[in-house]
Formats: sequence, C-alpha cells, structure tokens
Amino acid sequence: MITLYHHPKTRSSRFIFLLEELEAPYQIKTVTVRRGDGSGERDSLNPHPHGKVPAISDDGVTVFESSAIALYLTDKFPKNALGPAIGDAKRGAYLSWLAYYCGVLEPAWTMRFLKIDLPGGVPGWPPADEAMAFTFKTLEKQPYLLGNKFSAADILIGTTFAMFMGGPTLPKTPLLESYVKSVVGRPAYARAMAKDAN
Ligand SMILES: N[C@@H](CCC(=O)N[C@@H](CS)C(=O)NCC(=O)O)C(=O)O
Repeated sequence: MITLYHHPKTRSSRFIFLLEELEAPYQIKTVTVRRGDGSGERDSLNPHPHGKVPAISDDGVTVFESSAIALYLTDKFPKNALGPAIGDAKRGAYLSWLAYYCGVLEPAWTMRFLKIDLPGGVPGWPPADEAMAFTFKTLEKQPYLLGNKFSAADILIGTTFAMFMGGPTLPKTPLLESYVKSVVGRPAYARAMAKDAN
C-alpha cells in the first residue's frame, strides 16, 4: 500500500492523479507544510527530508522528489502503461522528460518567476524561453511528450502548464490549451481533484 504525503492544491495533488491513473492501492496522509507567506509548518509525520510534499512511503521505503516518485510508481504499477518499461524504445524519452522536468523546467521557471536573468554563462539549465521552445516544438509534432501515448511525464508537465497558463510566465496559446485540455480532461484527473478537495 502506497502512502502519499500530501497537502491540498500543491505539487502532491498531481500524485493523486497519477495513482488514480495507475489504479494503485494508496492512502493519502494530509500533512502541514510551510507556506510562502510564512504561515504553516513542517509536519513531523512527513518523511520528506525537507518537510515538502510530495513524498511517498511503500512498505518502509520512502521516495521523494516528483520525478523519482513518478518513475517509482509507474515501474511498480505497470498495468495501465503510464511509463514505458525497461526495454521499451520510449524508455529513454520517458527518463529524459522526467529529468528535464526537475532539472531544467523547474529551475528555469523558478528563475523567471524570481525575475533573475541568467548571465551569459548559464548554470545547468537554459533560460526558460529556450526550454519552453523545446517543449512546445515537441508538442507541435505529437499529442504527448512521448508521442501518441499519455504518460506520467505529461502529468508532471501538463498539470504545471494547467496551473500557470495564461499568467505572466506562460502565455495561453492554442497548442498549450489543447495539450492542457488533453491532460486535465482525463477522468482520473477529475477523481483526483475531488479527493484533493476533501
Ligand atoms: N522539487 C520538489 C518540490 C517540492 C515542493 O517544493 N513542494 C512544495 C509544495 S508545491 C512544498 O512542499 N512546500 C513547503 C516547503 O517548502 O516547506 C518536487 O517536485 O517534488
């Protein structure tokens, strides 16, 4: 049984979505987290080393960081094929997009949000515009990040787009709108949002 350490309407909400897609047995443990406005506090029940969400535990095994959790869960619950297995030709693209989410998109978006311009020499990721151009180019060629098939990489990236689309950091475009619709229009997303609200 998977335990999801969760706080409503945060990055852990998308893991209710993934667990619903996977039809995995799980329970949700709602924990408190520190909030940007200074309110809230770490929860001693949360096994995440920094008191963040999401984290999961599975028979004493703790996994944290969204990309690692996505990979762990799709490997462990392969029935609905939300992540290509080892040996599948799409596995490389899958791993790349999971790593791209946490190693490139998140830091690039965070720097943009904080209005920090990257100086000429860049750190481990390109500027947000360059990363977004690559992501959009991928989605112009195919409906999902891995091709014709929806995967957990779309859950991470599509739900992030859904949250920020139309705001100052992410313009609403027909391409983005239709991609977001194909992700959040899934029945598992509706089930997850109903559980998130409780
Ligand atoms: N890189 C982490 C980020 C996790 C994260 O920052 N989660 C936020 C909620 S959206 C949080 O727990 N904030 C409370 C805190 O930082 O203490 C992941 O993707 O899993």
